[in-house]
Amino acid sequence: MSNHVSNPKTLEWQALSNAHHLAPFSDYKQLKEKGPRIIEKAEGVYVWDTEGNKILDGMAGLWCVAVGYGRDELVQAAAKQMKELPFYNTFFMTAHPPVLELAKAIADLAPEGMNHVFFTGSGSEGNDTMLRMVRHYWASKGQPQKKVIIGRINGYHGSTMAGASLGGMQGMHDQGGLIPDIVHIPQPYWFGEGGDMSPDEFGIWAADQLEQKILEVGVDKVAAFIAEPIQGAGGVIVPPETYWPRIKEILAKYDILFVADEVICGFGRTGEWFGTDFYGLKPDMMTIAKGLTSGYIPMGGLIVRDEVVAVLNEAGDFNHGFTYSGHPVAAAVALENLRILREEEIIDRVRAETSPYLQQRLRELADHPLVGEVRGVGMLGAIELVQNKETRARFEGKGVGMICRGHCFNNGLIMRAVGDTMIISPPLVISKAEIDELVDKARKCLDLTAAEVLGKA
Ligand code: PXG
Repeated sequence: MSNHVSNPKTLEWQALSNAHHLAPFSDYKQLKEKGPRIIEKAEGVYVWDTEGNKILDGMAGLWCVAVGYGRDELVQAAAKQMKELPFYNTFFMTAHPPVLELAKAIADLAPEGMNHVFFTGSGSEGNDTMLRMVRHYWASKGQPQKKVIIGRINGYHGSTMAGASLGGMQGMHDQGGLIPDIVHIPQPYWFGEGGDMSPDEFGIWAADQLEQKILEVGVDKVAAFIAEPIQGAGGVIVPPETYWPRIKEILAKYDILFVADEVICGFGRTGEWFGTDFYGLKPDMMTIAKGLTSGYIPMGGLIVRDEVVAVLNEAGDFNHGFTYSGHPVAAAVALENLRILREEEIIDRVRAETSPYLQQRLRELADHPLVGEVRGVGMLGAIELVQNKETRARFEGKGVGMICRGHCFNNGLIMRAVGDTMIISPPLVISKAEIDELVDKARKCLDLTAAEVLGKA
């Protein structure tokens, strides 16, 4: 980037980055050499960098800007609340109107019987809260030994110690270690790991790993199973159709809690309010963040089933909370964001109109020589880059995903690479014309990538 910079301000900001900023999830060596791209403004589904490039944001910021950029109602909601009550805590027997109204608004949207919300500042804190609440719950029921939580390899649940431990990212486990009594089972990633099994066979196999793990650990020790309805950061992994029905059968057999991490799937990404609605699941807890405020202000939380709350109520003190739990300004922005999603019928439009169109147009890319599979649900999509379409063999060691991501950025499209899987998660308000632009740019960048790695277009 710093090689072809035309705006002197860009160089200044890159120098500040080098001198002072420690960036999240970045290769520090590479960042220092190249400098970050500086994004300075946004509108609708587009962002602009300081070099004047207009870029279609196929990732909605980081899976969060559901209602799109530039919604003045959210700005006004924040300003109004800041004037009225910029901060007060929700600890020690106090509350304020925005947090209570938001808890009610979320309960109205959540599945039947999930009527209580613990607020946090992020999805990671939501999962930390879950871990502590789940263990407190079982201890309160006289079963303190029930504390093992089962997560999945390549699941993502955040970056705090609990988030990283619950998630199944080896690169994260290797840095900083793990919280004890968290174990992982394989993911339902047929394209990458299904081998010779059909997707349906593999879905059953992957689900059965949960039952095996419960039996191996002992049901008297297992507290909960946590999973994203569709894995996001792991590469938009849509499980085979057999997976969730089998998991549901297994969960019904054993007395353990089920936690759906809805941080990405929640608030409309699948075309339903929650991923669990899309798959017909019955969670005991749901972690939320991102789309809750469309990312305009940080906020997360944990939605909890009434039966669990009944036990917590009996138990008395829950010694847990964050200064910014239920922050009034964040709550006011979330309330306004939910109003926009509801009143503009954005999720209905995603379900009925724009997501079928996105999915159909994306699948047209399956004929490209580099593309081994296109999959997706709602406003989530993944494109698998392969050397051999039949055997699903990868380009070993070429970093094809990162090459493709670079072409995308340079041609006005943000599409993320997870290994050699290209993923998208655009704002829910993306129009059909903007979907056309996204897919046309994606094809052009696949061609550029093919030219680079195959030596031909
Ligand atoms: N659960 C899920 C399912 C997530 O996707 C979190 C929890 C943690 O939320 P916070 O607000 O603490 O970040 C997330 C966050 C990526 C990427 O590489 C994804 C996330 C965060 C950062 C990077 O796609 N998701």
